Amino acid sequence: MKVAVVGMGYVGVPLAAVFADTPGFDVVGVQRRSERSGWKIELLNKGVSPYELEPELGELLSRAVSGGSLHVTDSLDACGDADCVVVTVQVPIDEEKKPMLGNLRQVSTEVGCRVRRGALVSLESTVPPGITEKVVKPALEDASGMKAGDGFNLVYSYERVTPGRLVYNIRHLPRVVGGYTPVCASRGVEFYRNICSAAVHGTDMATAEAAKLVENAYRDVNIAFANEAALICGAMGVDFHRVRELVNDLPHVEGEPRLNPYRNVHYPGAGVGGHCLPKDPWLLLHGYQDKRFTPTLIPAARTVNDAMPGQMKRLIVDALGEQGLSLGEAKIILLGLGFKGDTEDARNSPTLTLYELLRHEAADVAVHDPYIKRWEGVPMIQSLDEAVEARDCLVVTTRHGVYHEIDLEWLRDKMKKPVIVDGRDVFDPEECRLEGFTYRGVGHAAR
Ligand code: SAJ
Repeated sequence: MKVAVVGMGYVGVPLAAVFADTPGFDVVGVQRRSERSGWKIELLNKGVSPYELEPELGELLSRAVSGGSLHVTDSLDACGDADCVVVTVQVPIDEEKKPMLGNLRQVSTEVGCRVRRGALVSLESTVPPGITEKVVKPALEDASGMKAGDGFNLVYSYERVTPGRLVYNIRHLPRVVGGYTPVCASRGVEFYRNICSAAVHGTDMATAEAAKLVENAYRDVNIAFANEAALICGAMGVDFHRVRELVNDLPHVEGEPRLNPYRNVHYPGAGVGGHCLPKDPWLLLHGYQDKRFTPTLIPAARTVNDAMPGQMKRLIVDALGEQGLSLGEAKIILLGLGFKGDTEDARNSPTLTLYELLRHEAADVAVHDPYIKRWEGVPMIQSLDEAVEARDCLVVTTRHGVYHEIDLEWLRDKMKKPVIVDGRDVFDPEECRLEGFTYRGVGHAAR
């Protein structure tokens, strides 16, 4: 089968690599020569992964490119003789949290101009419920002169990738395939069964679109719950991380929920970043048109999570105060730019929000990250040694593994003032205090 994957991003690259590594498949990746991403075309055609930290991806790409089963082009003409076209372009939200559909509509039209009769078109981009039917289908039909479910098959099948597990998740997590018609769905299920070893569920497009968004909104609400419960416990002088352990210790038997109600309180932290959670709840709400009911919990969870960098600033001011320092006198280092531990992805990272909250008031703020060398408008320090040298306050904003190895005695000697503010539960409060540090942590009691 010939597969065209449109959009060489976090979703398209691993998908193209996995299909190209599957016997019987020839894959063409399509990537426009944009300022931000055009460089990936040459890199991928050398069989090199744009995401260095991703396990397996580099070897998959080099094997596929040298084996001739994958190449990348900037021309959508490659869709012309494809048996399946997978669209993985991103759909961002604007300042008003509205989805920006222009690029998706444009790409759908371009694919429609080229798609051949009998082909399968699969949309993987995360979109509000109803968009595949209302935007993608008409664009494909108008441009191709064919009807979905007749001249070509149309499905919506969302990805479940996460940085650090791009390839693994494609191969081993269940896949949902929403078809415009039942026949479309079965064609899509058959297609994805080639690469997915877990269950592949067929359904309709709106159900699949909603499932993706509900899955991420669910996680965002659960994180917001952990954050708010941590703030409440902190205000009561109770250690939330201990409370969380006790609650989550409730045993549960898989498949027997009535035996014990399952508990899975999430982690409180410095905030919620990445490309999924800050966006997807808004896409879910955008798809909701009925005005008889106004959602409150899902928007409120976004407000709670977006306020966490502000909570971190409050902890920083409080901790510096204990050392007799004002914010304006303090030289601060933020540990971790990535939006989550051990990834080089800094999209919507809470560290950037906290940096903006501090940069005009603190004497100096810099950011350390083991994976990110530079970032527009942010002073990055590569070496941990240099990063903590003579600092008045160390702030953990990302749970990179390397931070767990920091020796507190070494740190005490390097820093000018012994102040730690821990946004990702990396340090042990008691050990820090025994070493003479002023410690504050999200979810940890102040004293
Ligand atoms: N975070 C917390 N507390 C938690 C979990 C996460 O503060 O308990 C923060 C992280 O630090 C990060 C943000 O939330 O800033 C997002 O973290 P994430 O682990 O949810 O990572 P994502 O954004 O890659 O989420 C993806 C989602 N999967 C897809 O969209 C396919 C999400 O639904 C998955 O649950 C998550 O990966 C995963 O479990 O790996």
